[in-house]
Amino acid sequence: MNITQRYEKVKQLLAEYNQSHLLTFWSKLNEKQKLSLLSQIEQIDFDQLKEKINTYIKNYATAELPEKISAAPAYPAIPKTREQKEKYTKAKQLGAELISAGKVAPFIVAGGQGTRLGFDGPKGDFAISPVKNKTLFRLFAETIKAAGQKYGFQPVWYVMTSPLNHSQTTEIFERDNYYGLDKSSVFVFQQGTEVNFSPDGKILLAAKYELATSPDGHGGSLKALYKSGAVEDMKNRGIEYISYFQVDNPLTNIFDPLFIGLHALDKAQMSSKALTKTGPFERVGNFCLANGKVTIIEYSDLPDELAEKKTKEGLLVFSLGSIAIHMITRTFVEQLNNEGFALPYHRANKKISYIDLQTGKKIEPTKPNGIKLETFVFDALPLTDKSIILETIRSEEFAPVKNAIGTDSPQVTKKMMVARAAAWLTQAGIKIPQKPDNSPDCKIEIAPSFAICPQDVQKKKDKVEPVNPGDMVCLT
Ligand code: UD2
Repeated sequence: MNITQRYEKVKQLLAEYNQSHLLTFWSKLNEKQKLSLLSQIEQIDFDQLKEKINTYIKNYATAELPEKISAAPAYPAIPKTREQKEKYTKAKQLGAELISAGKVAPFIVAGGQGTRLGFDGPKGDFAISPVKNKTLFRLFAETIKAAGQKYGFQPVWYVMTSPLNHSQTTEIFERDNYYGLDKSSVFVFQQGTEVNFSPDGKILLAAKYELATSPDGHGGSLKALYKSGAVEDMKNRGIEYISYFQVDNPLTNIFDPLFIGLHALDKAQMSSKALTKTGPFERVGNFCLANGKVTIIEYSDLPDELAEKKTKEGLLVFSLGSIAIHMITRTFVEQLNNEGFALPYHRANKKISYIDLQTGKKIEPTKPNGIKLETFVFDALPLTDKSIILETIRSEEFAPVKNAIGTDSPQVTKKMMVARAAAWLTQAGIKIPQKPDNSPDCKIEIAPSFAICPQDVQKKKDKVEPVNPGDMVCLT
């Protein structure tokens, strides 16, 4: 089809879907801009557009709550019964075997904007380690490398970016020489985007020849893993399990034999790690059973009365929060994509800069003027036949850096990193100086090359020099 034919086709489609305004500036565009605009419009999924606008833009109230919801069962962090103890032992052994056999691949979702932190650049490049100031990406990469050495396999790291930060992220990886990993063992790919709307259901223009778009949410990873060829690559390399994690949590236990083993033993398709929430309104997703399926309801979608609901014993009914760590079986991602699947959209009212159709000028709004649609990866949980939850311990595995100050700020994360390092050393019998409030009176960092779990510290305890009050120590 030549450009005129494509234009005519697009014009007709847009008229049918009430989006003709997207061609307002057509006559003023040069050939290259015309071609670019046409291909962007051609990529819109028009079959879904009407329903999307009606359901999520014009008539959206709040996310619908499932009819029947109750607390979700979870494996405890520490096994309670003899049976459980036996199962955990078996699971740990199986998990370690699967890691050694190269069947588990780390997968980070790093396509978000990280606006709350106020950091200009991909969040993975934020320096967080308390002594050496290593970035999040570096800590993850070093952990992955250390796991490869410990378990004797060649790890492959899958990294999802978005059009917002893809080139910056790849430049950072190049700049930092892939943090000592083989470049061929780092598979970077981009997630998809969604067009942005005005509240009356019109797609916004970011420029006269460009639609306003934003990343399609971490739920987009399930499609992007497939579309990018990452899943095919995993299959070729014999990878069966995907260890999914977020960019913001330096305490993530990327290769956890227990979690991997329980997921595999139970033949689950997508599993999750949970922890006991600090209170009813902690800003994490809530685990529940909805119509018999493990489901996560985001904190903003759970009504207050349910968030605060207590058991007879006075405990929160929905006490388990999601730390956004999942084990996903590769064939589940294949199955979803082969069968065709759609996750529900979540909408966010945002400030979206746009072109005024009358004047052609770019407007930078000062308050929310438009709507972005996203999907969430955890909305795939109810699509599984089997999904397990493993509770974990906050101080061991969850210290996300999200805000510039206060809760989940770098200051808190660094403190928690030091506290965990001190706890691992103390468990190995090494004396750590303490302040009157029992917090470590020193700054300690354990590099992944030294240890990725407390047992590694135990084995190397003889190499640790005595730690004195006020010391800054990095064990490598
Ligand atoms: C997420 C969870 C929350 C809880 C918390 C734990 C959601 C909606 N909420 O909250 O329940 O588990 O984490 O820390 O997920 N990302 C992309 N592409 C996108 C959007 C996000 O890759 O289009 C990545 C982003 O780079 C980050 C992760 O997804 O690694 C989480 O994104 P967030 O910061 O928006 O999620 P948050 O902190 O609101």
